[in-house]
Amino acid sequence: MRVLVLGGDGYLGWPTAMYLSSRGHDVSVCDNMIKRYWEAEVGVAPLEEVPTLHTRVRRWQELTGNTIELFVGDIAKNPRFVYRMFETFKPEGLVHYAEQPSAPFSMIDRDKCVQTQINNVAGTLNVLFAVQSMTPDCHIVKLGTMGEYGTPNIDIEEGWLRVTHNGRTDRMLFPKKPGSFYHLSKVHDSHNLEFACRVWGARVTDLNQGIVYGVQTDETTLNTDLRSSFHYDAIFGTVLNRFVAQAVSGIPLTVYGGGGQTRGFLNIKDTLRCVELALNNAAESGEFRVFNQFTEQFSVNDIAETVLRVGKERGLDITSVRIENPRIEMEDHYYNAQHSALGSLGLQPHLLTDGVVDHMFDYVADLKDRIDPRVVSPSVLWKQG
Ligand code: USQ
Repeated sequence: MRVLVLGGDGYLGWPTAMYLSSRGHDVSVCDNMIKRYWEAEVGVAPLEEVPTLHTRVRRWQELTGNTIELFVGDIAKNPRFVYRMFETFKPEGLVHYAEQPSAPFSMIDRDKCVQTQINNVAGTLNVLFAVQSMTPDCHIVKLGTMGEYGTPNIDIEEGWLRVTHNGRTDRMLFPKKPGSFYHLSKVHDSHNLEFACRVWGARVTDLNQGIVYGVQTDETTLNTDLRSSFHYDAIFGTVLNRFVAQAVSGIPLTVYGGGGQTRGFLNIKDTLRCVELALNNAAESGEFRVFNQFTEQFSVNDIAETVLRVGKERGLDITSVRIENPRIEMEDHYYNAQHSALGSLGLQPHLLTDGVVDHMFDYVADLKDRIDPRVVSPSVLWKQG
């Protein structure tokens, strides 16, 4: 299949591109490298320096003989570039990661909120129009987020809900209660995508992904030039990756508030497999399909306990602290999210065992000297606006 990966320079985009290329797909990647600029803007960097995308694409070809074509351009600001890319490559499948991915970044100030929503929402709209115009049969696999739903006091279904109101029944998009301007941008995307399916007959799978952990995949470990980015800072780092880095460098694990916040989690290797399963089992024309993409639910306290246990087994002297929650979110809540669709397509999850966390410790421990403790404490306050 010809697959175009948007956001191919990113934490998940690059590993996905290699994974699909190694399985025989004809893969192209697109990026404008803006994530690297945003990192510089807020003064953080991945744990390991990440080679340029040009270097990674070249090294991949040298090592495997597989070509990954590279398109450099801004999908949000340059619609002509987007149209040209679709016209040239004619993708049959599209994997869309090209979005600002951080909730704290989107909550820094007006400028970062607007940048997040324009980049994410306008980028997706440009892609939708280019698909409709150039490759209407192309199946769009869009990375959404479990955070679109928030933490409602009812079971979370996979995208849709059958509602009976005043004696009448309809199938409606599941109500959304997201917790940041970033998560909101994904809600807006979902609505635009569903509309394109209903009106134009677009084919879309919205993958509402949980929190991804880990950084190493079968392909990233082939060569140091093929690695992806691991963030432990308070803006781009996600909770488990951050806790492991904190444990390795002797910083108490930063549990925000009560720590009862419960979320869906998945291993980075399962992200790649889920995307492949979605591509191999495409949505029908006119179908807006939603899969909840996570394999297990944990609270922040569960994650902290696991990291503390594994760290102590490794002989580290570590603790956790409850710090005032910089976010506005429920800390003690009901959470029960459906996630059976990907399992029924054949997903065999890599679960979060102590062994997996131990492996993450090995990875971070080798790079311990590169951890900058100054970027670990949260500095973005939701209330501040
Ligand atoms: N948290 C802590 N301590 C920390 C960092 C986070 O207690 O040091 C807590 C947060 O308050 C939150 C939970 O951990 O309750 C998750 O935070 P996170 O930063 O790991 O994840 P989040 O902001 O929700 O966003 C991440 C990715 C985003 C993706 C989302 C999936 O950055 O791209 O969409 O996970 S989900 O959470 O399911 O919406």
